[in-house]
Amino acid sequence: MSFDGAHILEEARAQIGVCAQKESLDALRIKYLGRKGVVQDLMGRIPTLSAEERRSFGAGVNELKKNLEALFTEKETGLAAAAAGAAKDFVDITLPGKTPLSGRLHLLSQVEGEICGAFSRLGFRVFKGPEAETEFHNFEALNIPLDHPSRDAFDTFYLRPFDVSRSGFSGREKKLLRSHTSPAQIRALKTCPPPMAVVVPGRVYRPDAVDASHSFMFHQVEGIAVDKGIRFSDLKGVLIAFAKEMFGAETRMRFRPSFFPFTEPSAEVDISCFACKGQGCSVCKKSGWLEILGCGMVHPHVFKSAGLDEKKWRGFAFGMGVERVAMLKYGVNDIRLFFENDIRFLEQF
Ligand code: 2U9
Repeated sequence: MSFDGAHILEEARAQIGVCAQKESLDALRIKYLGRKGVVQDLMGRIPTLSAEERRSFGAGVNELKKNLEALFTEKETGLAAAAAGAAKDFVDITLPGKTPLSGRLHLLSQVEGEICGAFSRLGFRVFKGPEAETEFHNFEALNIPLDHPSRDAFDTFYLRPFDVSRSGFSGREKKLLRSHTSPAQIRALKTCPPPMAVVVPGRVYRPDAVDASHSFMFHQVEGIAVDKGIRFSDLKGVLIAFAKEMFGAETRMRFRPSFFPFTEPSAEVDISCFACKGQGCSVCKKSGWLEILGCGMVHPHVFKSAGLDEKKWRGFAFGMGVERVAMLKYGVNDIRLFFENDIRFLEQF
């Protein structure tokens, strides 16, 4: 008796070859190597054979069994590796995607926009001037005399002549980093014929030691309105409308007499504390009031410097620090936080 081991092996190889899953491979293993399988069936025939047939028949069945086992082991390893690879590359398309980080305006840009927006709704245009300025625009035209303390080099960053020659200005004048945005308003007065009303936002520079409330660079928004017969009451009306929009409709305002070289009369302006409605709390240091800006009627000398007839025109002007407004409105207690670029601070606003 004999059997075609090579044929059985080839048939098994073909069937194993098309197996894509462990389950179908196991079924084939049972078919060939199981207790009632092909190999066992052949083994079962051995006792019926003559003594001399047994040896070659038995050797053939053993050979077949060994080859079949090798085929199954090889295929099993292959399937396991494929399954591991598939698990690694598996993409669950039902998972929610990663939300991309979206940018936003810096808090100071937002507050600058809020301030300018409030004034533009009151009829002011936004005007911008250079940060590298002439002594004339930063001081002289603003009625700040030569011996005024703020002209001291310690209060102003002066630019070296080298920088001046590249700055685009014509003159022989000393150049500096503007210490307020007021020089841009001189430029506005010279370029926009009255009646006019502008707000000027931008960076200003002062060589102050940096601490929780001082920075060598900060932002201001200043404004000026010029017409025939403008009065202090116009200034009050504009500033009260601004304060209500910025800090809430119930905001009250008070004006304290003050002095600025470029305005006469001048005042410092407080708003009622929005945190305690004027009752007194830690925000307003128990006073019920928060100092928010300075203002006044444009000094006749300033009109003259800008080439306007000081007898014909009247105007009011005001100025505020953007950092101060932002710190009050958004509860920021250290000015340095604005400039450290720490995303944990910036993304709160
Ligand atoms: C021109 C005429 C008048 C602008 C003014 C103030 C008062 C003022 C400060 C508040 C805090 C600046 O940021 S701060 O340090 N500003 O108090 N500014 S009147 O007056 C002008 C400006 C330009 C031609």
